[in-house]
Amino acid sequence: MAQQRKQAKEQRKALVKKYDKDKTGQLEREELKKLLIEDSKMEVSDQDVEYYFIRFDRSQSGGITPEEIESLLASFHAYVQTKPQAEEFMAKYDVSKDGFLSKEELKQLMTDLNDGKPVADTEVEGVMQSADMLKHEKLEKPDLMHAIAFWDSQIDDRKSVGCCVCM
Ligand SMILES: [Ca+2]
Ligand SMILES: [Ca+2]
Repeated sequence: MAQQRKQAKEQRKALVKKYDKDKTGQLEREELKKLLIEDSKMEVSDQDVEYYFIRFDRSQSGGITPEEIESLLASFHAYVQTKPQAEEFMAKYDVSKDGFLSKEELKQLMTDLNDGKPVADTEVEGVMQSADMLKHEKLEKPDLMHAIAFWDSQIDDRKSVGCCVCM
């Protein structure tokens, strides 16, 4: 086990080193962008890079270190799986076209997922809080998968409560 951990650590170091063109020991935005594009073989927008940068530069050193890269990539890989859907939702519900879902815009998305039935503001608030990873009261594309997963589970809970009441 210790051996495996050591190996994984070496791999993370090697990965950061590969993209660390200016030899600062960490990945700044442009370096991170190149890594994410080559890793996913997809186009990665500056906004997405900024999102991962802010979210995972936990030491606030202005760069992603080998210690930070692992959880960043885990989250990024999950996002890549749902990216086409996230883009579809963003295109449809981001009415203000600023690249974020505001609370009002999120509410419309939740209402549609709820078969058009009205959704309470407190529920919108709950989904916003659980999915707003950058804690700035708006959702970005990578946040959408968390919002939808959370809301799906809430809808399912309510359905099963409804079923018990009927019985
Ligand atoms: Ca660097
Ligand atoms: Ca918006």
